[in-house]
Amino acid sequence: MWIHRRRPLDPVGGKETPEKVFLSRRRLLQAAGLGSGLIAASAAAGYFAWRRWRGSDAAVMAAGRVDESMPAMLAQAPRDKRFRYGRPETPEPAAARYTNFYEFSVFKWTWKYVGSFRPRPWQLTIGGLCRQPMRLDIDELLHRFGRHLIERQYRHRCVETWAMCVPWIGIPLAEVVRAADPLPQATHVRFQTFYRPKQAPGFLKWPDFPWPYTEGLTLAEATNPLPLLAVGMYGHALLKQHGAPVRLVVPWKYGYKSIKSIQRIDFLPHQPATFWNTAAPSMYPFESNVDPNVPRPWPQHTEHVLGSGTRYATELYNGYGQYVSHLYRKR
Ligand SMILES: Nc1nc2c(c(=O)[nH]1)N[C@H]1C(S)=C(S)[C@@H](COP(=O)(O)O)O[C@H]1N2
Ligand SMILES: [Mo]
Repeated sequence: MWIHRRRPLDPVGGKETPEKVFLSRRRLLQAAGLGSGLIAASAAAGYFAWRRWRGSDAAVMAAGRVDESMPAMLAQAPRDKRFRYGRPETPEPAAARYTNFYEFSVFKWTWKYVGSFRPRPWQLTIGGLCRQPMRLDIDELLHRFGRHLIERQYRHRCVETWAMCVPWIGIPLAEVVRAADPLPQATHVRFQTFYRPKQAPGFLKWPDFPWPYTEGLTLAEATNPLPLLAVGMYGHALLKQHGAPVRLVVPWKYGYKSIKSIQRIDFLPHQPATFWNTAAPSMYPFESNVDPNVPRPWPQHTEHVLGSGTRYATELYNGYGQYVSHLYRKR
């Protein structure tokens, strides 16, 4: 092949220096030609390998799709017009390709590892200090709270400084809390993800994390109108990599508070331990409101959005101060 064309040099036979110089220069040029050919060839091979590894948009979406029992119900959820991103919506494949879900992988391409995950059938248990504990299949949850289903266009902000704009479909958490009827001693709500080592490789690959993933809110935060128990996004059920079949969305806090694939919700008389607060307490305080002025420990004053990479200034409470700042006035 052309890149391998390398003729042996002619015997030089004790000639004077100029010809040697000439020949070695020629060899150098030949070697350079061969080298750049190799570089071009391996760059092309690398590019195609990267394309394969990265996956097409269709592959990324298909990997996470879940059979839905009530697609029309989700698709018809009315949009809450109070909430606007103030920036372009994130293309769905860009969001689906770059996800945090440590149960599957500590890297972002979790869509490659969700194949064995079975988010249906799924039981959600609500208990602890409440008068109306519940154990609901995900379809029962939709039946019972379906009239509250709403689409909210929320900004999401990860502490790693990436952000996205996603149209979630969900039930306001406050409605579920109201139905559970917490007792007066309840001050906090704890959320817990599944523990299924056969369905998600992360548990055994990274056994030092405090599995299962847990998160928490104060009762005042949980009854604020903003948090959603999301069951869908972009007009259909949640993809596996986004936390099918039901996850929390808390738009004014760093992304790790928005716990995925919830199995249990409990009302407690104290602040619960959480996954990240247990793993690295100084970096991940329980409250974790988005704040441009508090390094975590890296700077938080700007963020970049998935897809385009455009940079924006970080806003206090991720821009939701009008709904939540009263929760944090000096106590
Ligand atoms: N169970 C569980 N929930 C989780 C995580 C996780 O690793 N496991 N990662 C969190 C983090 S750090 C972020 S930023 C968001 C990311 O949501 P997305 O991947 O759907 O964009 O999910 C949060 N919820
Ligand atoms: Mo995150």
